[in-house]
Amino acid sequence: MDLKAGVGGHTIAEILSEPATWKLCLKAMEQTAELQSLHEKLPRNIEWVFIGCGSSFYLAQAASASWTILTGGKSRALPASEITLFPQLFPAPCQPVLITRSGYTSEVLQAAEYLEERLHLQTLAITCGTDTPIEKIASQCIRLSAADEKSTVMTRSFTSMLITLQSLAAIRGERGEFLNVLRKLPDQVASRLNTIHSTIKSLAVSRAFADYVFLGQGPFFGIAQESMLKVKEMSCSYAQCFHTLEFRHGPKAIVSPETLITFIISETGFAAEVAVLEEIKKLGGTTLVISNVCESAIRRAADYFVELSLDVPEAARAAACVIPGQLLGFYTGIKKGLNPDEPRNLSRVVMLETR
Ligand code: F1P
Repeated sequence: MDLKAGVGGHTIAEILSEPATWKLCLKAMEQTAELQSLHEKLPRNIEWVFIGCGSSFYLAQAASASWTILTGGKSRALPASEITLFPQLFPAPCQPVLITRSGYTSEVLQAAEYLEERLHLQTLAITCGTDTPIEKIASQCIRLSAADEKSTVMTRSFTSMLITLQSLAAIRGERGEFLNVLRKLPDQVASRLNTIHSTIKSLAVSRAFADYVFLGQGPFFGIAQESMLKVKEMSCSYAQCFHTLEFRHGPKAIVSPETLITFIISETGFAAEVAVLEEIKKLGGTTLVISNVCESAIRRAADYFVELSLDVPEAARAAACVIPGQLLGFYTGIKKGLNPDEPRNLSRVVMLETR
């Protein structure tokens, strides 16, 4: 499937640039020692609340799980709208982290103003924009301009902001070895990218599916959520996401050969997650498995699989695990005659009239 001129060019280039972009972002953070300085400034022994909208909310979910795994501290993820609509549910005191690629999303700005001006909390923002409203409201701001995108859908901005927040967590948790691992990640993923790319492209070209399900647990649930959104946004397909073991509790009723069920397999929950995979295969679903190691039980139950073979701990694999979903959404959209660079009904930023 060759791409027509002007169709999807920005999006696929940005997806394939992810390892190089991660390297640029990690280097920029190291050169300025910005994360070390934030670690020293920001409060300890307090819950961290990661906040965003759309892809940035799913990023918040993955960042929150990484934060607790790496620091042992409490954390949670919230959509920005929950803060402004149900402020009484907001867990203050806490350290809010506002995640917004553009820096312009109205709900995030509203939440930032409420947290700073009404709760007098010192918020930390992370954005890929420059000279944006969020930078004027938040007390501290991490800027990853190298990860910004022309595309409407978020791809490298998602993974670059996640890796940067994982780096901050590794510093706060005194996990120097994890920081070293993140430095190795870009080259390792770059060496696997062609295989991942060709596997997913041939799957999307060869098969059309009626609907899509993405399953993940722990740090991979936010990744499964984002993979689901990529398929929805770029191919206008019906896609859902569940915690892997939750899929048994009712949603598996939809399993059929026309449903592609993607398992993002963790190490921690490996046996339990593979048991669900085997059960769904027996029910006749079509299965795609993304796993660091695809041993015999997986190969027997997977119609398609992506074996990452990364020499990094589980949480460090989260960013890499979203690339197959990004590519699946992209090539499924192209196959359906759509242009992922201009996804139907979507704008690059959701800015509301009343802010
Ligand atoms: C968040 C967001 C994206 C979505 C679309 C519109 O933007 O909702 O998640 O895919 O691009 O914007 P941001 O707050 O991260 O800029």
